[in-house]
Amino acid sequence: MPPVITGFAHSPDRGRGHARDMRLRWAFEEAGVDYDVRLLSFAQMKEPAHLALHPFGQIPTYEEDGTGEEEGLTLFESGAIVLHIAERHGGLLPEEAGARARAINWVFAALNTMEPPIVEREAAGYTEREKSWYGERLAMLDARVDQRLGELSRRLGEADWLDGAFSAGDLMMVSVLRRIEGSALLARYPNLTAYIARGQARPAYQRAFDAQRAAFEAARPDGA
Ligand code: GTB
Repeated sequence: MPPVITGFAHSPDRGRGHARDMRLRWAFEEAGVDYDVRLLSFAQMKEPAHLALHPFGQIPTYEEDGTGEEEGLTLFESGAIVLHIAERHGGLLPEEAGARARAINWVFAALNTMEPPIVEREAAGYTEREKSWYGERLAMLDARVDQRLGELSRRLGEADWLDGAFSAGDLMMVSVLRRIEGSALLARYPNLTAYIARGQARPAYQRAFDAQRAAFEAARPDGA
């Protein structure tokens, strides 16, 4: 049986591929691995059956069957799942030890250094927009994101990818940067915009994007 991941039955992003199952789908496609997806409602994500897989009641999760020699496996962090796919299959991590460690380094940089200020800024837009001090706070959050984008832009320079060939590090970085695609913040850094576009032009990305989009379309009750 192929591994099974979970995703939103009704993604709030309306099929734009911003939810974190997209990075898993992309990793599977790059690695050439079949996978199945179980779509969950928000209510199902908080039920005991899902909480047994994911202690925080979120998506995505990853389940693989045992092989007889190896026990089955359940994972629940998108970074750990992408690295697991990358370590088990070809195409996402270099063979050479140093290059491999640097690619993993970039996965962590995407998740631990770039993603937090981007997510905090987005969350403020949902939860603090009505506050009297929102404008001042947004300027502060924008400055934090801008600092990281500037630093990343300088490191990437004119290169296609962050460290040699495309790797899981690029997959994760592009996935994270997509959260602010189309924003004025990103527009200041044409090399990052081009970097995202290079990731999105990969056939594996397109197959993954189309699959999550098809899942969203199929789940729409009204065709709206
Ligand atoms: N650290 C975990 C990981 O990387 O796997 C974080 C997982 C996570 O945040 N999951 C979100 C979730 O399940 C979905 S991806 N949220 C529901 C809950 O917590 O109850 C985050 C996300 C959601 C929606 C959009 N969007 O609509 O654009 C984008 C990203």
